[in-house]
Amino acid sequence: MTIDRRQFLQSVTLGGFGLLAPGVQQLVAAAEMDSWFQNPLALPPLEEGRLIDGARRFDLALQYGVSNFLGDRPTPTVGINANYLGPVLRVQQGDDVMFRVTNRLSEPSTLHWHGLNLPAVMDGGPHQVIAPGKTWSSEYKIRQGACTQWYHSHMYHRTGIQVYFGLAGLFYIDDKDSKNLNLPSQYSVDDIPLVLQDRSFNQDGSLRYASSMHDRMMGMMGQTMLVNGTAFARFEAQKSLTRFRILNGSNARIYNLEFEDQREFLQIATDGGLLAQPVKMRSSILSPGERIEILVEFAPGESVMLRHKPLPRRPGGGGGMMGMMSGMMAANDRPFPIMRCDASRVTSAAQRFPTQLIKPRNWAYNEAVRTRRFNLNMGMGMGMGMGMGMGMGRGGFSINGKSMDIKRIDARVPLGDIEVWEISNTSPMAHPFHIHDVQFRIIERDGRPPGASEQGLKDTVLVNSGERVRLIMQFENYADAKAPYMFHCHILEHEDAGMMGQFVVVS
Ligand SMILES: [Cu+2]
Repeated sequence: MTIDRRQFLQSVTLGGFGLLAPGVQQLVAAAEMDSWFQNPLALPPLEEGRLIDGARRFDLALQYGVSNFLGDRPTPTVGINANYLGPVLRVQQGDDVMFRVTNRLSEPSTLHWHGLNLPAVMDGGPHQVIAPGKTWSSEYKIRQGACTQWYHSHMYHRTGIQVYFGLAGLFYIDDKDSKNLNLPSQYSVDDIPLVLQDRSFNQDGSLRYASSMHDRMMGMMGQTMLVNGTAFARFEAQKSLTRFRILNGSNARIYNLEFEDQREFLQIATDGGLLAQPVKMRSSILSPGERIEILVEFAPGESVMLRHKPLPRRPGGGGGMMGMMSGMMAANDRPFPIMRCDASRVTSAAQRFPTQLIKPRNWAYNEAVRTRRFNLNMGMGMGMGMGMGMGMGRGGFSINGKSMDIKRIDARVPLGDIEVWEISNTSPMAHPFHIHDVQFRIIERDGRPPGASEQGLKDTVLVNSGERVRLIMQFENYADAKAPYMFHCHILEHEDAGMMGQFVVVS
């Protein structure tokens, strides 16, 4: 029995062949599969807008397209000014920006600016619906310093499927301080975006989305890795010292990124911007919605795979349903390759490494005026079986026992207040918790300070099963008693199923 590349593409799994028939597993050596990573990594176009009356203006269209992920079968997709995904939008701190977003789809959608401090009515959340054929204007000032943000659909109950089909893109903010750091910053040369997404395909090449109870409960996980929309991607390094801005743009999959030789790399940024100093890492966990920026050194001529390695098993979780589920998830988590990095064009070794970056904003614990508590749960204990007991349609996923209600405001925050938000996870799986409008700092995870790689500004934090994470943040610049911001799980199927709430900032 042999398996060729075409057959493999039809049945390829991210489980390192774990989900293929047992007889097939041994026939495809990992090294052989590595050799299939030959598709040049796509780089989205860089879009800096046009200066009109002092504002930086972008015209964006949500549109249908056809993509060629698999080589021999077209895939219907959606994108922003493109067939799939959208351009990298690049703005400067202090800019007045204006986005004119036209919906050319046949269903309503939204475009949310993830990670931005902005007026709630400009946020592009579930309240700023763009009807088919209509154009929505979003205007605001860029107040934050240099960071890597992103934008994506936030359509109520439809975020998962719309992002899955391609409604997402990156959003860079530059500032003066970061320009003086001499970091690699030439887009597509030594400053490279990596949007990580896992997708499933039907035989005809179309995307397969959330067709099972498992997909809806655990979140939609695909069997083929896309990087910037490229399957089996190969990145050709041009400079020895390369900066990757990595977005976990997946609906549900959590990555534990490493290079196959476990080389050291430098993490320089979290979701909300640069760290105080680069942090030496050999692997990094990135959950849906999170971003990191890293510097990697490639020696002339070498080739190395960026891959996922199984997530560390966490102590706790206990027995019963919790233990059973976390055990099942761990058993399903296998290593798999993500992208080959080739340095055949690199001729000289890296010269410079930054030692100091930018001190990220922080708040003292005693500055906080109140603590709010949020408990993430999945409606456990309502039955015995996996299908029976969890998910439960839209009712099972909740925060503080309440499923999202677009008419209900869950929290009112006075403008300017510094608050501690304590997020507890009493469900059997990890959830990435995201808050709109703010960048926060993590104070502690289960009473322990976060690791060096998490000691920066963030807007999304992975809260593991059984864990309690405390965050501190300040709600600045914009108050509107009528227009809410969202907080939610960034596993998009969980968000769509109700693991989301709303807060307003009031003056
Ligand atoms: Cu979740």
